[in-house]
Amino acid sequence: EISTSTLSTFTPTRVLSESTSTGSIYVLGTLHDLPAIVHLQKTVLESNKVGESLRGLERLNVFLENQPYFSTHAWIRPTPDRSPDLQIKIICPATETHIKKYSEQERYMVHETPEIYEKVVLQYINGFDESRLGWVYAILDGKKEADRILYRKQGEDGFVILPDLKWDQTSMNALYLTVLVQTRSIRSLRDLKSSHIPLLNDIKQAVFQTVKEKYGVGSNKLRLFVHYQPSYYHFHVHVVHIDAEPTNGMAVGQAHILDDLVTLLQLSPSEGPSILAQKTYTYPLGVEHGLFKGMQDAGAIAFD
Ligand code: M7G
Repeated sequence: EISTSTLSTFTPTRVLSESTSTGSIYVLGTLHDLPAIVHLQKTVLESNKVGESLRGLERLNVFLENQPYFSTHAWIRPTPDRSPDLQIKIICPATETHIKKYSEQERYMVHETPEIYEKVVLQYINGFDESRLGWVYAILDGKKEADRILYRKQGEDGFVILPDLKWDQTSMNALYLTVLVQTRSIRSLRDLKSSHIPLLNDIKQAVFQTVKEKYGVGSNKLRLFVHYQPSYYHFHVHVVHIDAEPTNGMAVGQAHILDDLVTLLQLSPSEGPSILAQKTYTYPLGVEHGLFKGMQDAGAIAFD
C-alpha cells in the first residue's frame, strides 16, 4: 500500500542517477527496512494550464531583473483541483539488478555474435529467477493492471496492449505503451522466426487501431520498437510517440524498429535459423550490467 505516510518513512541512502533536463532523480534508500528505489519526476506542464498556473501563484522570488529580461522562482498555491506536481515511481523491494540498472555508469560498445549469445547471453537469461517476470505474468493473467488494459487478444498467439509504467497518460507527446505477448517461447528478438510474422503484424494493426480510437493519435506518429538487450526476457514491443523526448531506450543499437524486424524475417530462410538469430548485434552496455563481465571475458568488447 502506497500512502503519503509510507513515503514519509523513506530513508534515502544515495542518488543513483539524475537528469536536470527531465527534472527527474532516482534515489536508493529504504522503506520499512526494505531496499527501495524511488524515482521522482516533475510532471509535464500542460499548455492549456499555463494561465491557471500563473493565476494561482502564492509567492515569487525574482532573482534576475535586467529589462527586458526577468527570471523568478515561483510557488504554486495548493488547490484541490490542480494537476499533480510529481510523478513518483517506487520499486520495493529493489533487487541488485534494479539498483544496477538505474545507477549512472560507464558504458562500452559490445559486439554480440551468435556464438557469444550461445555462450554468454543464454546462460545469463537462464540464470534469472521466474519471479523477475512476475509483473508480466500478472498482467497477462489479468491479476494486475487489469483496468489499464487497452486491448487483449486471447490465445497462444495473443497479446495485451497497455500503458507503460513510464507514462502517466497525460501528455500525448509522451505516449508510451507496452505490448506483452501471451507466449513464453520468445525470450528476445533472437528467438523470432518467420512463423512469427503474422503475430508481429497483428500487434502492429491492433496498436494502430487502439491508439487511434483511444488517444486520437495516428499510426504515422508512432514508433514501434523492440529492445536488445531488454531488461525482461519475455517478448514485448515498445510503442512511443515520435515527439517523445529521446531516451537511451530509443537510441540506435538498443532500439530495433518493429518493421525492420519483420523485413529481416521475410528475408530469412523458411527453414533453420533466421537472420535475427544469425546476426551480430552491436549495442552499448553498462559496466554494472549482469552481462558485462561475461562479454568482456568473451572478447565482445574492444579495449585498445
Ligand atoms: P525492456 O526493454 O525489457 O526494459 O522493457 P527497459 O525497462 O530497460 O526498457 C520493459 C518495459 O516494460 C519498459 O518500458 C518498462 O517501463 C515497462 N514496465 C516495467 N515494469 C516492471 C512494468 C509494470 O509493472 N507495468 C507496466 N505497465 N510496464 C512495466
